[in-house]
Amino acid sequence: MSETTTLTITALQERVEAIFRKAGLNAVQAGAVARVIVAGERDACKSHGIYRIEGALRTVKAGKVKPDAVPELLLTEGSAIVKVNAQGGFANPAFELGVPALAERARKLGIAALVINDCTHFSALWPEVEALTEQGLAGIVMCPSYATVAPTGGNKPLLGTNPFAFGWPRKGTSPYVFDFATSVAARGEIELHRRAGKKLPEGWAIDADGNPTTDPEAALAGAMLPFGGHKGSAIGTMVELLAGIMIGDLTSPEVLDYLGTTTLSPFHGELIIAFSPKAFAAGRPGDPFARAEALFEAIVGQGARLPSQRRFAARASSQADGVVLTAAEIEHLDRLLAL
Ligand code: NDP
Ligand code: PYC
Repeated sequence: MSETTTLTITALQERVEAIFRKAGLNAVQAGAVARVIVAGERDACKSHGIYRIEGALRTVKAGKVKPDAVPELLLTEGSAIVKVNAQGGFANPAFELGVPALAERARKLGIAALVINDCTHFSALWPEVEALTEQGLAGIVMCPSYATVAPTGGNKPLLGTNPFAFGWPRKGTSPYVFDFATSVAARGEIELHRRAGKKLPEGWAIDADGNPTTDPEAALAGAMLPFGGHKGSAIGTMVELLAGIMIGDLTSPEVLDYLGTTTLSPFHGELIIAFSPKAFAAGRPGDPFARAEALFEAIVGQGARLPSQRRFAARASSQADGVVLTAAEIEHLDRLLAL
């Protein structure tokens, strides 16, 4: 059995934050970026945990993200649209800056949106959805990526892996949250299969000639496939329209043109929509939160599990016993700190 080390969540946060500070990130960037990466490890979401540090550092080194950016909040009186310009920095501090105004307006108006522009975004979306459910709000979050997914019926990378996440608040228990790539799997999963020397499951990707492949190298050189055939292809396209074109930011093919590679973290915008279920249900019979509970009970009653339950179980275990890292992962963190 390989050797492991257990770190508290705080100790891991300090270690990851120190790596980013050493790489030149200011406190606001390093803190927020480290928080989402550590949350990924804490919740056993390896494709967006410490594995992402190297890519973020490469992006800093390539000059494609500003390590000292200070995001700017742009508010228009009475508007349901809150904007934050990330000023070329990472999306995470921009999100942290915008969320109080977003929540305040969603509560007041029933619905509000946060638009983040000019950001580098490499992270999972559930931390952002959970920042809304913690405030008693439901939320939808989406963003493009870079062109790596062929539309259904096509054979070349065009759409991004375009993640799409939703959260619904629940009293006294973890929220209902789902968060997934609109490709069959996140690109990070393909990369992790490549590193582990494992074949991909069938149906994830095609090679550069458009033929189905289970070889991660061939998949990375070819195209990934949308989940659910034409349905995922259409949802991925919707993400390009709403969280790219509608917010005046880059689409996935434009991101790839701008970066010229998929080895750096993508630069684009992000759309976050918050809803007040109380405001939407006002004047209608029944409490929306109680009715949602009945629906969740019926799902679980059939033996199905709610999305994020695996993640919440991993979180509980990390909070109680710490985050377990392999010797190779600790060595990797030490190496990054020594850079
Ligand atoms: P997964 O397929 O691993 O999981 C998708 C969701 O489905 C999760 O909420 C998961 O919950 C849930 N789920 C899985 N199995 C079941 C089940 N049997 N019953 C009920 N729910 C289930 O996600 P992806 O690989 O598609 O994406 C992983 C991450 O990558 C996401 O966090 C996404 O935001 C991120 N990503 C980010 C991108 C970016 O550009 N920033 C691009 C693409 C992806 P649970 O976690 O509990 O298993
Ligand atoms: O895993 O597909 C992915 C991804 C792309 C950008 C960030 N994550």
